[in-house]
Amino acid sequence: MPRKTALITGVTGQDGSYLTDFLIKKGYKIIGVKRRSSSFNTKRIDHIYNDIKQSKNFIPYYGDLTDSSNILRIIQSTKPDEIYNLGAQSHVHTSFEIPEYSANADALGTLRILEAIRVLKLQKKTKFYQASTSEIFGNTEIPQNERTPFRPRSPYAISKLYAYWTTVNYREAYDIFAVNGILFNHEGPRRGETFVSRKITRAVSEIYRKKRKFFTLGNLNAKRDWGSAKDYVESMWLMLKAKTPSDYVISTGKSYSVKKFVEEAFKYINIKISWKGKGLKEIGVNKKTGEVYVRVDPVYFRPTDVDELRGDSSKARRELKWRPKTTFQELVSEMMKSDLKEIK
Ligand code: NAP
Ligand code: G4F
Repeated sequence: MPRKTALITGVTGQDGSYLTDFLIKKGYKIIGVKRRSSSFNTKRIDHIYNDIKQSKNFIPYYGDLTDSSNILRIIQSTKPDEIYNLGAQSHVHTSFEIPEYSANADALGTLRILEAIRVLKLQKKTKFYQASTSEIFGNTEIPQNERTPFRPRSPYAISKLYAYWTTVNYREAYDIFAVNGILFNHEGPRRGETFVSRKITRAVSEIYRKKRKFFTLGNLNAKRDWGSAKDYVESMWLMLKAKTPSDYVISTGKSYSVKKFVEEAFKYINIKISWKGKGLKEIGVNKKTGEVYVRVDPVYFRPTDVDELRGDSSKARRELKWRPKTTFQELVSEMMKSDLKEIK
């Protein structure tokens, strides 16, 4: 059988890099779309470039989701079997600062790829995966599944909701095998340093290595359903292997607060945290020594935040036979182990 080719946008990101590792092991040839950057942005995929065997299976292209001519040309010259659209301005807080750019890359970027599939008449050949997100639910009923109403609460979530419906519409209107993976938060050692999970594991590691005394966070009470990115990229591939295209929630079914994440990270270095005070005065202290390790800084508050995300992924478990393999405790331990090694 000829080898399958998969085009991945956002290949330099957390998920893009884990998905590349996963698909290369499955025998795929990867067309990796990366942005031009003024400094190196390929840290997460350098192990592929540096491995002679693996690098043969990886073809890099410069590309940007905001440039339709570029997207069209890459798809025209590569005609991939599968496209995974993982590229995005993915930071929710930042999307309040750059709403128009977030919409251009996240909403219109998705439209540009689907239009390219349509105008190039690749409907019968190319399957399309859209990186949708639990953020599209906003503050709504708990847990959230594929039938839960959407109430997005950020420019990022609104852009992703446009992309969600565009994917559904191109599936229905043009018979493209196009799916939305509605993934809940997923993390790992390659997570970007400004997302709360990695910010915490890095800061706790720095406290352990005596490189800092405390760190600051925003909303301590937000709850998220945190899973492992390595487990979640498998679900993307499974969705494109399904008989018929459909949209799936991918989640663990358990949610924990930001405070609980902090406690779990400190537990890894045998420190118990207790919380004192309220609102902006709330602090996280070392139960034994009284040292203050966590403070609140309103700079990290969002104009509107999502209180709790907890997913019901029974459809994916039933139809795709997908399930999460990593517990919350194992995830935090894996990230702590990696950051302690990195921060010497
Ligand atoms: P990430 O680490 O922030 O990676 C985003 C990737 O998109 C990076 O490779 C980035 O390139 C690229 N990118 C940004 N703007 C672009 C543009 N205009 N054109 C082309 N590429 C662009 O995000 P992630 O955590 O891997 O998430 C992958 C996708 O899943 C995103 O679409 C995200 O919104 C979505 N998602 C993530 C989660 C999660 O919990 N991780 C949950 C649900 C959905 P640079 O490296 O050059 O910045
Ligand atoms: O880690 P976060 O920035 O992730 P958020 O906003 O949930 O978005 C991530 O998951 C989405 C899936 O639900 C993805 F679509 C999206 O691309 C991204 O990967 O923040 C999590 C929570 C928020 O409620 C935030 O207000 O943590 C709270 N938080 C508290 N202090 C903080 C901080 N978030 C960040 N980034 N930094 C803080 O200091």
